[in-house]
Amino acid sequence: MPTESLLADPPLWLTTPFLGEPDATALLGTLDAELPWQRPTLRLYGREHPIPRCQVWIGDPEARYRYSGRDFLPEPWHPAVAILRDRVIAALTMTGTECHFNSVLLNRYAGGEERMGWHSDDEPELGPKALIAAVSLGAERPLRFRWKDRRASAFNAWLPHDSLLVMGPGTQEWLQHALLPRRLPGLRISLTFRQVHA
Ligand SMILES: O=C(O)CCC(=O)C(=O)O
Ligand SMILES: [Mn+2]
Repeated sequence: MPTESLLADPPLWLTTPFLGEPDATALLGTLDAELPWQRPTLRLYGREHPIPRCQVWIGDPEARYRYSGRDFLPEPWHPAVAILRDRVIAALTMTGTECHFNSVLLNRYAGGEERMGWHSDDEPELGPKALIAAVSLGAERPLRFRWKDRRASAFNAWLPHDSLLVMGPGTQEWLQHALLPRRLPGLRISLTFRQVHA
């Protein structure tokens, strides 16, 4: 699996292809068809707004997740997602990276207008040195990164179909990321594997 370093400190690596075909395309179809996709609303300035994408939170029962002041209870592991989790853990273990994932946030972007705003995955439940592994399937889109202290320019990590992006320790502390809207068509599903400490 060819792996490229996008950044040394904090470590940001991209592996592509990750699963290979036909597995990657089959997995995209399975997740699209079989997961209980939800479009929760968020309260902003006293008004409810549906989020600009669909999502599902999957995890072990204790992996509760607080997001915008709400508690999300995890859905049980879909077998295809559990197999993918084990493949991500095996790939990282092979490179000498220790990791545990008890949960994953799946995002479904129906087209280029669907998006995720600027944020860091720095909730206290994830701990200070969190490692997050993100698998991308479907339409290739850039994940944009910017430094919180503006020490250097913002940059794009282009995430093609069947890729694995590893955001190593420090990424959430130093950088924010966003999946900005783009005039690019096509369904994209991402899975961000995390370890939530209860
Ligand atoms: O869809 C993506 O690649 C980004 C998802 C993301 O940032 C997240 O799930 O926290
Ligand atoms: Mn994120």
